Amino acid sequence: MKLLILVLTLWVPTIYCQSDWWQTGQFYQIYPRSFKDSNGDGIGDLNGIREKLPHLKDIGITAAWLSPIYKSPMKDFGYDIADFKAIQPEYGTMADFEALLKRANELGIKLIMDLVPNHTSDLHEWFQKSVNRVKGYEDFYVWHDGYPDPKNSSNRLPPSNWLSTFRGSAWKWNTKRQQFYLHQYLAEQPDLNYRNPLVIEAMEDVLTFWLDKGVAGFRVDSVPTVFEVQADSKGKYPDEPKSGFTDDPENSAYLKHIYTQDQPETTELVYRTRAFLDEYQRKHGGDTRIILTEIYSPIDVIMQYYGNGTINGAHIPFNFNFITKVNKDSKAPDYAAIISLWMDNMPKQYTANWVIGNHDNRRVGSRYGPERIDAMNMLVMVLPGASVTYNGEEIGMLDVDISWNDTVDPAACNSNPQIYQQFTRDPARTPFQWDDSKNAGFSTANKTWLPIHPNYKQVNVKAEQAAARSHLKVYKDLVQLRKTSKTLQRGELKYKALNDNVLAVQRSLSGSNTILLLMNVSDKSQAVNVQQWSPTTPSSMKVRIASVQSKRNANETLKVSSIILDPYESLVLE
Ligand SMILES: *[C@@H]1O[C@H](CO)[C@@H](O)[C@H](O)[C@H]1NC(C)=O
Ligand SMILES: *[C@@H]1O[C@H](CO)[C@@H](O)[C@H](O)[C@H]1NC(C)=O
Ligand SMILES: *[C@@H]1O[C@H](CO)[C@@H](O)[C@H](O)[C@H]1NC(C)=O
Ligand SMILES: *[C@@H]1O[C@H](CO)[C@@H](O)[C@H](O)[C@H]1NC(C)=O
Ligand SMILES: *[C@@H]1O[C@H](CO)[C@@H](O)[C@H](O)[C@H]1NC(C)=O
Ligand SMILES: CC(=O)N[C@H]1CO[C@H](CO)[C@@H](O)[C@@H]1O
Ligand SMILES: CC(=O)N[C@H]1CO[C@H](CO)[C@@H](O)[C@@H]1O
Ligand SMILES: [Ca+2]
Ligand SMILES: [Ca+2]
Repeated sequence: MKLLILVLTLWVPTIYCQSDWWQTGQFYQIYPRSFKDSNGDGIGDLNGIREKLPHLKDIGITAAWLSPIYKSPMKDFGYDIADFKAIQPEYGTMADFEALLKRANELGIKLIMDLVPNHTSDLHEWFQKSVNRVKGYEDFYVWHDGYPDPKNSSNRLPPSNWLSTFRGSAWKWNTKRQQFYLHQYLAEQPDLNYRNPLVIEAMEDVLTFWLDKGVAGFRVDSVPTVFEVQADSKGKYPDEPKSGFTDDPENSAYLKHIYTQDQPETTELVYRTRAFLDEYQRKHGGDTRIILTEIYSPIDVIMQYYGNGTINGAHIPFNFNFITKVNKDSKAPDYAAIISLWMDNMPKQYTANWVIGNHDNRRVGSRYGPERIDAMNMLVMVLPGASVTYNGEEIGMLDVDISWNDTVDPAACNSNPQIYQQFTRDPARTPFQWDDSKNAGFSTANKTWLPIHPNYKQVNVKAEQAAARSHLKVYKDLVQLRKTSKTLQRGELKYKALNDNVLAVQRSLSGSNTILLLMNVSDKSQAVNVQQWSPTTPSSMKVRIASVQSKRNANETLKVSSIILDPYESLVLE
């Protein structure tokens, strides 16, 4: 609360200089399994993505990152990798990937691979070699004898109390090797041992493989869990303390992850990876290859991943704060607090970024409410830096209510029919809605891997292209404005919660038009006086983009000293 009150009185001007392609880039996450099925098996694939690249071009995407497409037993839908250098057969072949990359590049769209360094599949040849103690692979994973069980001489107890994200102990006994191995996720996802230099070399070899094919960089999954604390001189791993958040001892939130997350070695590894990519560019030329990191950690920890001014790390350490700290009930000061949380902590030489959705969280329209879809897209595109869209958010797709029988996400399947709803990520992963034909144009199959949202006849790309007003049109106008407005690219930022319900975000640049976002996050209307808080704002401005519920027309002129916003109305003025 203290933070919120402070923000109400906040007024921070900052200057941004635009330089490299990614800094004001429009990033787009493709969930390949749900984007487009080209061969009628009910599962999205690479040829499907290639077929739909014109959509990305149409909405103005700079770079798309693909959730994992590597060969995988699909226990966690690709986040369990069996071969970092092969394509999952149901998604296509390496030739299909090369064709996709070629076509994307022809259209001026860069592709980014999802790298999952925290673990491999248990079917990966590295794990099989490690189980069998093949020379060079003995220490590729985190192995431990565990301890004798005083109550049962034929049983062994795990090395520590650490818990898997997907419930239960993070240690699993391997009968072949007669040792426990660590798995911070599923038992089929053994953690790699990054204290072994051979592992780091093996991963750098993987980076080179994909860079040589021509990808523009990597989104690095689950960064905080890469390193665990080192065992002490007696080989003992410390237990983690209880968090007090839950009484359920199987739930990963039962413990405070002080030994299994955010170890200092992890930031060092990100710096090393950055140096590796920079070096690749020096040797091979071309545009900057970038790293985007997935880190849900406290702000001071996330900021370390950017670098410290001397050494650089991730170009884009994902900013998930709008996801984790703002919801349907949030007030305008809560939004302002999220902006300052990032802008006040980020070292000035780095580039901000804003993420409002992904495959691990509920849909934007379901989390913030369907009325705020345009407002949220406006917010992340008017703020400085890179903005990230999860596929489907440009048309305002909503969560699908999925029965226990249809549930496939391991995070939910590892629980039970009573509580799975709180763990499942399936509702935000359903097939993309292209048109009003069978399966929303996603697939010709009789059954798709996850059900299609029943609203697909109204909510789809084709219908929204044709409509006079739609989320898609708002989205396209926003991207267009970002591409053409110098102010949005490098203007100064000012923002303020004008009252509990209205957030104002202003970007201004001398010699270029001022851009002002007004966002009524509530369900009632009332007049605001913009000039009262910002005397330098032009006294009259034109409507550039209006949310779908707005009655205003483009180019309508408004006096900013007296604007009445309708419920949930959001406007971008110029
Ligand atoms: C002792 O441990 C073994 C191996 O884990 C197990 O199969 C067995 O059921 C246990 N015996 C008892 C009495 O719990
Ligand atoms: C940044 O980090 C590097 C490596 O950890 C260290 O050598 C350097 O002194 C740090 N620089 C600053 C300004 O803190
Ligand atoms: C779920 O699946 C079980 C077993 O296949 C079946 O008996 C049950 O009727 C199904 N429930 C629903 C709601 O479809
Ligand atoms: C889909 O269902 C229809 C009607 O039941 C059937 O005729 C057709 O063969 C099915 N197609 C496939 C690919 O299974
Ligand atoms: C708004 O004005 C711009 C530039 O003056 C013009 O290109 C555009 O067509 C106008 N839009 C509408 C809907 O009138
Ligand atoms: C934060 C997180 O859980 N990241 C990924 C790490 O790996 C698991 C298991 O494969 C994925 O489900 C997560 O998305
Ligand atoms: C600008 C504007 O009209 N904001 C209003 C949004 O709705 C709330 C009521 O919930 C009003 O108090 C705001 O003034
Ligand atoms: Ca397919
Ligand atoms: Ca790890």
